[in-house]
Amino acid sequence: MRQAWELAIEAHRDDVRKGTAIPYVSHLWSVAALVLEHGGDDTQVAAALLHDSVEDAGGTEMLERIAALNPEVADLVEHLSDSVVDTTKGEQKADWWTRKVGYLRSLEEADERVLLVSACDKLHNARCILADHRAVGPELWTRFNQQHPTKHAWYYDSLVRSFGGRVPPALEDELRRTVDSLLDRLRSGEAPDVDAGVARLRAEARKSA
Ligand SMILES: [Mn+2]
Repeated sequence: MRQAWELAIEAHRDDVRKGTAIPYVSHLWSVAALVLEHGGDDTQVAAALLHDSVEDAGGTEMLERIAALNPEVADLVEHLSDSVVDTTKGEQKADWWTRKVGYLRSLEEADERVLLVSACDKLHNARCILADHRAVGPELWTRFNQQHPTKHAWYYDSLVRSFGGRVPPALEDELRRTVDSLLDRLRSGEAPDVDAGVARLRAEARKSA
């Protein structure tokens, strides 16, 4: 776990959370803590610490370095990455929609060990989005490459549906409540038609299967 942490620090040393001055590693610690809290083992905690390192800091080369430390951790991290291109070398990720639809599809086949780490990742992200939305309102969406709140709502709603019955109930419940609170804020705020929008995007995602 110590080696996983050292590699994670190396991968994210200069990164911050989108639109903030918060060091990116805070997210990794939070996800790792949630994984422990919900019954994960050392391998899953190591994967939590490294879950964004392939996607954001080195692609397949990083994946190989993780595999050299521990193949099982690398296997989990690969399943947790929605892209393995090396963005540090200027390679382009696929567009947002394609990556998210692909990630949701990959969850359908993923085993419970992957789902636990993924659900903790999404819970921490959803909590941050909700807290930031309380703090700055709709302005929040300008921090993301994807600036349509309904698309974020669709993604998180789809994640909750996908995790349904496959992660510990307390974790699923907490994620559902967090996403529901965000949907409530959108309904009474900048996206009164968010439910219709989410339903429409869900149908669209099924078609791009
Ligand atoms: Mn993450």
